[in-house]
Order: sequence, then C-alpha cells, then structure tokens
Amino acid sequence: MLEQKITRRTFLKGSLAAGALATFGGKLIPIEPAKAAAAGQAETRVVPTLCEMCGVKCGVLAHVRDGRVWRLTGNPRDPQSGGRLCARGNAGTKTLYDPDRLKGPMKRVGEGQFQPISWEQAFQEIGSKLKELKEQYGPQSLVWLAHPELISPLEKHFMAAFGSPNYTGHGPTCYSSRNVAFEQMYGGVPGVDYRNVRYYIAFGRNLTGGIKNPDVQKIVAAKAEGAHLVAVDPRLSDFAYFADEWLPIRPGTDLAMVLAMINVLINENLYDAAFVAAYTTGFEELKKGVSGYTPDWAAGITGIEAGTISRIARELAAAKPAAAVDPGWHAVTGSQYGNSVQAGRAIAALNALLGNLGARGGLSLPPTIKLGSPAGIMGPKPPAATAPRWDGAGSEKWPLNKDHGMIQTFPERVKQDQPYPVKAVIIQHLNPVRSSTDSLAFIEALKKLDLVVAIDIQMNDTAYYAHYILPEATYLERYDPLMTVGNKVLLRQPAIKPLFDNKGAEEIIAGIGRAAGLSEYFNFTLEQYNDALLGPLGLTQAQLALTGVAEVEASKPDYSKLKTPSGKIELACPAFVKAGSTLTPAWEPPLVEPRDDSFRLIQGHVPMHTHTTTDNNSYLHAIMPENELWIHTSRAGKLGIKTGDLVEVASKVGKVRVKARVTEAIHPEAVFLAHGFGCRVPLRHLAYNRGANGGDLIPIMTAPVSGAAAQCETLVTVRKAG
Ligand SMILES: Nc1nc2c(c(=O)[nH]1)N[C@H]1C(S)=C(S)[C@@H](COP(=O)(O)OP(=O)(O)OC[C@H]3O[C@@H](n4cnc5c(=O)[nH]c(N)nc54)[C@H](O)[C@@H]3O)O[C@H]1N2
Ligand SMILES: Nc1nc2c(c(=O)[nH]1)N[C@H]1C(S)=C(S)[C@@H](COP(=O)(O)OP(=O)(O)OC[C@H]3O[C@@H](n4cnc5c(=O)[nH]c(N)nc54)[C@H](O)[C@@H]3O)O[C@H]1N2
Ligand code: SF4
Ligand SMILES: [Mo]
Repeated sequence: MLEQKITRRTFLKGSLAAGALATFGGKLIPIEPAKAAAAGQAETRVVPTLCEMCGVKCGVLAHVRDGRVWRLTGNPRDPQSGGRLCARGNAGTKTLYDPDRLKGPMKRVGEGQFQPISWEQAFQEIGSKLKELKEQYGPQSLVWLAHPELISPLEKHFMAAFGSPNYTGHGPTCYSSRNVAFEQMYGGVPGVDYRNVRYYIAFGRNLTGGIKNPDVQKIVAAKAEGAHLVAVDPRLSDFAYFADEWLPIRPGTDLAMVLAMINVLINENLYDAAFVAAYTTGFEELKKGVSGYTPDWAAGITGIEAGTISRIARELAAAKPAAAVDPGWHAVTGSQYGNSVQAGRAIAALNALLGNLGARGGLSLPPTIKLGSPAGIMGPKPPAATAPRWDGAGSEKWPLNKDHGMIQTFPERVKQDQPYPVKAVIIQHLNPVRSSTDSLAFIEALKKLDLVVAIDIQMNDTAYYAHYILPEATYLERYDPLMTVGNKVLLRQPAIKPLFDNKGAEEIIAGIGRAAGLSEYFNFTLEQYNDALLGPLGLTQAQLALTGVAEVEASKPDYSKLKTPSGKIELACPAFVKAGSTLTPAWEPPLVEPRDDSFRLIQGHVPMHTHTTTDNNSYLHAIMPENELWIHTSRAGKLGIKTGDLVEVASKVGKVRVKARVTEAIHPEAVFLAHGFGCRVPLRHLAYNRGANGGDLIPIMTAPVSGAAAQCETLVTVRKAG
C-alpha cells in the first residue's frame, strides 16, 4: 500500500478483489474509499486510515502527493467521521510536519540534555537495565503507564511476558468512576443514541467541547429536528451554549439533582414500570433509598430551583424511551469528584426508570464482533504474575477497580517504596507530569527511578525526565492493531514512510522485549497479529488496507442477559456494599467546600485542542494559544481583577500564573481552567510557557470505591499577580 500509487483504476481493482472475497466469505461488505477524492487526480494517492489527533480515531483519507501528505479529509464511508473531521483532525498535517517532532531515539546525558543514539543501543541498554532490575527487585519493579490505545494489547503482552502485573492506564484521571458505576449496574458502559434522542440531559458532559466527532454530528442533527437539550454545568460550556437550557449548578452537587429526579419519577409514577419489572432488580430498595431526596432538598444543595428539577424530570419522562441522561465521560461521573461513582450510579438508575436501554433515542450497549485469537503466534503463555499490583487496584480494598488502576498515587508509592520498590517505568502515549495530579510530586518520583523510558511522538513534560526517549512514528506513518466500531473493522495504515528515524510502537515494544530476554514472545509481526484477528472474518490486513473499512457480522447485545450477577440492571447493587458503599445510590457531599476566600478549581477540554498533545500544533495554536482563568464578575470585582490581568492561582501543592477572564458565565464558587496548556519544556517552541497547567494545582487525592483522582476537589486562592 505504501509504495503503491493508487489511481482510480487500482481503487477499482482493489474493490473488485475485496468484492470477490465478500462472495467467498458470504458476510463481508468491504467499503471503498471515496472515489471522488481519487478521480481526476492521477498523481495523488488517497490512503484510507485512522485519525489519532484524539482517541476517537475517525476514518480519515490522507491525500499524498510527491511523498507529502498535503491534505486530510474525513472518509465518507467511515462509521465515525461520516466524511467530516473536527478542527484537530483537520490540523493533523501540522503534527506530522511539526519541526519540534522527535526525530530519533535519545539518551539523557544531563538535566534537559539529550544525545541521539541508535535504536539498537537504546534497546540493548534498556533491556539490560530491565534484566538487572528484575533480578534484584523482581519483575513487579517495572510499571507501564499508558493512555490505552490500539497498541495496548501488545503493551500488556510485554508486561505479562516480563512477569509484572503493573500495566496502568489513565482511567482515574478520566472515566473510571463512571465505568465502575455502569460496569456493576449494567455490565458495561452504554452509549447514547444521540441521533434519535428527543430529550437529552448532560450533567457536565460537554459534548461539543470534549468532542467525539460522530456524537457531535448526531446531536446537531437531532437538535435540528427538535430534540430538547439540557446542559447542567457550573459554567457556560460549549455545550451549554449550544443547548436549549443551561442550568448553572453548584459544582460537585449534581448527585443531589439526579437523586431528586429519581424521587419525582417514582413518586409521580412516571417511570416505565414494565421495563423496570422485566429488566431491573432492586426497585423497591431504590424507592426506599430515594424517599428523602425531594426536589426541595436538592434545591438547597444544588442552587437549582425545586420547580425546575421537577419540570425537567417530568419532561424527561414524557419523552421516554427516546430520552437519555448522558452517562458522562470525564466530569461529574468520570473522575472529578469524590461522589462521582454515586453520581454515575444515580444516572444509571435514572436511565433505567426511563426504560431506554436498547430503545431508539435511548441508551445502548455495543454489538460484538467475533475476532480471532492471536495467542498462537505470540509465544508461550506467560505464567501469571505473582506480586500484587503496585497501586492496590483489584485488592480487597479496591475490589471494583480491577483494570483502571490509580495512576495518581504513583508519586507517593514510589517515594515510600510501597507496597514494594518500583524502580522502572515505561510511559507510552501519556504525559502524566501534565495530565495526572500534583505535577511536582510526579517529577520527583520520576527522578527517583533507575529507569524511565518515554515512547512518544514529541518531547513532552514527562519525557523531559526520561533516561531514554523513543520516538514512535505518527499515526500517518504507521500501522496499528485494527479497531472495531459497531459492525465495522477499521485499519490504521501509513500514508507515507516515517519522515525521520521513527518506528511503530510494536517494533519498539518487541525491540525492548528481545533485549530484555523475552525473544520467544516477540517472534511475530504486526501484520501476522492483525491477520490472526481478522481470520474468522475471512479478511487479511492486506485486503483491509485497500479500503480501510469493512462491514462484518456483529451480534447485538442481549438486554435480557446483561453481564451482571443477576443478568439485569442492578438498581440495588450488592457489589457496592462489598466495596464499602451503599446498596442504592445515596447522597455524599463533595470532599472539599470552598470558603469566602477560596474557589473550587474546575477543569475541562476545549474543542480545538486535545489534552497536552496539540498545544504545539501551529494551526491549533493559532486558534487558541493559551488558556485563561474564568472567574465570576462578582468575585473578581472584590479581588480587583479585570479581564487580561495576570493572576496568581495557588493551591496547597502549587502555584501558577495565568491571565484572567472575568465573566458571568461561571458559578461564583468556581474558577475554570481549560486543560492542555502550561508546557514547561523549551523544546516545544510554540507551546512553551503559554498558559497554565491545572495539574500543577491538583493535590493527590483518591475517590472512594473507584480510586479515581477527584481532580475538581481542588481549592485555590486567586490574587492579582504583583
Ligand atoms: N476537543 C477535545 N475533545 C475531546 C478531548 C479533548 O482533549 N479535546 N478529550 C476527550 C476525552 S479523553 C474525554 S474524557 C472527553 C471529556 O469530555 P467531557 O466529559 O464532556 O469533559 P470535559 O471537557 O472535561 O468537560 C467537563 C465539563 O464539566 C464541567 N463541570 C465541572 N464540574 C462540574 C460539576 O460539578 N457539575 C457539572 N454539571 N459540570 C461540571 C466543566 O465546566 C466542563 O464544562 O472529551 C474527549 N474529547
Ligand atoms: N488538569 C487536568 N488534567 C487532566 C484533564 C483535565 O481536564 N485537567 N483531563 C484528563 C483526561 S479526561 C485525560 S483522558 C487525560 C489525558 O492525559 P494523557 O493520556 O496524558 O494525554 P495527553 O496529555 O494528550 O498526553 C499524551 C501524550 O501522548 C503523546 N502522543 C500523541 N499521539 C501519540 C502517538 O501516536 N504515539 C505516542 N507514542 N504518543 C503519542 C502526546 O505527544 C502526549 O505527550 O488527562 C487527564 N488530566
Ligand atoms: S474527533 Fe477529531 S481529532 Fe478525534 S479522531 Fe475524530 S477527527 Fe480526529
Ligand atoms: Mo479522558
């Protein structure tokens, strides 16, 4: 594919070959890439691949001329982009051609000083250090930190082969409380049928700010057809601005509003009794549990009028089952508050009362595609790790946090050598110095380690403290393990060869693995791996590469047999009692309360940037070069702060300086800082020292039950900088 010049003729040839395959396999309907893009431009190759400007991975067409990707467009046949990319997806070429990109492996030779080395030297030195540490401290002394992406099964394979149980994702800083709530009650995390929803409420789900391109397109279409959208957010977020109603709730109190809505639905007999009887357990316990949570009670906590809470509950019920309360992602139910699991549970229960699971315009669980197993090509089955996890996830204390881990506790555990010494870390596609909490503590932990390896596409604030920086090829230069969405399988493939001395992550992982004495586990190629997955579908990677997307058979979820102990939605859920919580969702106040002289720091994402990944992308930097601290007019007035003033924001763990934006559009108790700025690495020339990093202010905290990081439980003071 890489070398092949695709003209309209080769496209057709490709689709014919794939068409023949569909006849043999009987199930496959491969999809051609957009003919229009190729037609009439014989000199242009159009490569169907997957965007990685964020984790959604929309289908993209890379237009290549003279060996250069000159344009990216949405793949019209892709189930996610439907032919359209968001601002970040469109700006992808500026990440590929960023002059500050990592151009080859590097070894640290001093504070902020790196020397280019060969891949072979890097692998050998890292491999022998790992062997030495394993010998002395055991395999559990290695932790792998990652933003789990398509490559993560191979990262986990490496850790299993090495003998360490310590693969840890970013979940606690993102979604883990929501997942714990829905996994226990629904057996999985459902999505919303945004296209067909008629009445939709987002408790802090900033749908048009924390973007998932396909969902944005669907909710925009639903609104155009008259769907009613309610945004509950202490701030006039991007979605609040777009929605029909904005309810500026007191931060950290959404749980009270949701409990009161459940109370209204039950007391006024507005719930779907037939659905509740057939598909749920524990209704009577739920009814009893919420009896005291009246709209009047919730009004006192949330600042939202009782009449509004009742009205919204009634309107929601009137639209059922095409009515949905968003399960959320990062904020209210995700990882922001001590009561996020309870909020997730309450939202799960509220949806169940609407009888919307599996209904048009309601919630749904994803279908399943039967992929093949690559186990046969991946070497012997490694013995199970003998040590417990470094962070205690899955232990008696954290029984419901099996896979999510507790990345925010890394600095404390490393410092105290608890539960055992951690000596080495490999960090892939993650920038915890800016995306976890208490940045300075994280830096201290990295400095204490014997070996820090960063696998990234660009220098970041974490890699800056690594002993070795290994540059992965960008998404436009590499293959990845394939992806499934609904009833489609999708392939990332290179549009061009790596511009510099970069490698795909699978080669990097295998290189380290072989040098660490694990050769028998790394005798396969990524193509063989993908072929093994695709086997039962009658497809190969080479065939999928022709179109990038194929439609296959997928089995629909069986809503009468959910993956919960009872097979039903567990409105009363004993698993939470075992984890030290309540049987049914119950009120818990947030962990901290701001006083007259302090604020709650709230956080969120902006449409034109992805986390800390895009601040050096010249297109996106031009749209938004830095963040500002949103502060309410009344509070700013008392502090003598005007828009544009430089202010100092201080918490118990750190201080930042940033420009103020004085506005009515935020709750007076909170200040807001968009995530993704405050880079302290001079090697990123556009991003360096622009705006502030919220992670510098957030103390290390751990929410009950889920073990999430509770990032919005941060109190700060604000003053005009002298
Ligand atoms: N453009 C863009 N899109 C992205 C991302 C990105 O970085 N950039 N990241 C992706 C990822 S990984 C994620 S997790 C999602 C995140 O998407 P969302 O979960 O929608 O989260 P955030 O953008 O973090 O927005 C959080 C919102 O919660 C509000 N909030 C804070 N406290 C409270 C509260 O107590 N109550 C209520 N009701 N609201 C509150 C904030 O004001 C903010 O508007 O976005 C994804 N999409
Ligand atoms: N203060 C604060 N902290 C937050 C948030 C917040 O709103 N405020 N949001 C939280 C949320 S929801 C999330 S999901 C996390 C995200 O946090 P992280 O998972 O750490 O994500 P990023 O900050 O984008 O860092 C990802 C790193 O991956 C690199 N990268 C990008 N593409 C590739 C690639 O193809 N290969 C490799 N190897 N590397 C790549 C980028 O260069 C970057 O250095 O942050 C969380 N932390
Ligand atoms: S949502 Fe935007 S950045 Fe994310 S994969 Fe899709 S187009 Fe790319
Ligand atoms: Mo996230």
